[in-house]
Amino acid sequence: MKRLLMTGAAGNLGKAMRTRIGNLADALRLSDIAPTSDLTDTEEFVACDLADASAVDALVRDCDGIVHFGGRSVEDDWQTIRSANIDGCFNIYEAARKHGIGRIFYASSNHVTGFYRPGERLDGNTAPRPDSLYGLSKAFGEDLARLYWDKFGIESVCARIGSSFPRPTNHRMLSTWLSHDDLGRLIERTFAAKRVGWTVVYGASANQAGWWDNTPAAHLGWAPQDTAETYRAEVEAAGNPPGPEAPESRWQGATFAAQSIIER
Ligand code: NAI
Ligand code: 15L
Repeated sequence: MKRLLMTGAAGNLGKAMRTRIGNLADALRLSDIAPTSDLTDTEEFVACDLADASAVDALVRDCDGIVHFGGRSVEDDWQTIRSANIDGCFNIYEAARKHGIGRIFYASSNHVTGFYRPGERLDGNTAPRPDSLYGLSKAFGEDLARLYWDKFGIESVCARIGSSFPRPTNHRMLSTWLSHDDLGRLIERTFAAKRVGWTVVYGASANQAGWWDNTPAAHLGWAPQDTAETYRAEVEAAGNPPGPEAPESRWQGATFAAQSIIER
């Protein structure tokens, strides 16, 4: 690719991915509503509110692919979720259609299926059971991606990311952790695979205690290489596992499932 757009560039994953996916294109166009600094020679930064359709249209112009991380990344009130994640995602796909973008990596979330029980085996064909307005907005993004594949042939990999942090820090993450390196490899496969169509993949490392089966996404050729087991002793030393009534023991989405609607 000549130019790859990454939204959410000022966020945790955006920052972690810059060095890992920079080699996928001659140039990286980074964007966020918040500022980003320390640009390299092959990076440019364009400030943009994803809810602003004309700004997103200009942002996407002249790009060849999109890594869409931008948006509200946890539960919030409806206005915030709707603007950043529903309108924001629609604006990205509409701009992609108008500017002939062929393929998109969409950062979906495990909270699309957060009301399943821990230990239940899920795969990319599992029906959504969103655990929050946030999870619902991610389910919308997946369906939007499907519409743009069926109607316009725009390919998407929708990654239901588990918990992507430098290391697992609690018992739940022994199941849900996704290392930054494995995430980088998943984005690389998104753009290297011959054909992705519309693919839903769970974003987790090769965790022994994992819940998710990525057999339906085998065509991506993604093989996670890290595992949360490396950190098990550290996690167990830091605290006891949650009790049977704790949100972590009742639902995959844990506290997101237990939380009420946020009103402002
Ligand atoms: P983050 O909250 O650190 O980054 C999100 C970025 O989006 C922020 O820099 C924020 O300024 C930007 N943003 C928010 N509203 C915006 C708007 N209206 N216009 C433009 N930019 C806006 O989140 P993180 O952890 O980096 O996650 C990145 C993406 O991956 C998010 O979409 C999140 O939902 C998804 N994800 C992350 C997981 C994780 O474990 N980190 C797990 C599952 C999904
Ligand atoms: C997410 O979707 C969030 O963006 C992230 O901050 C974590 O809460 C993650 O899910 C998780 O479930 O651990």
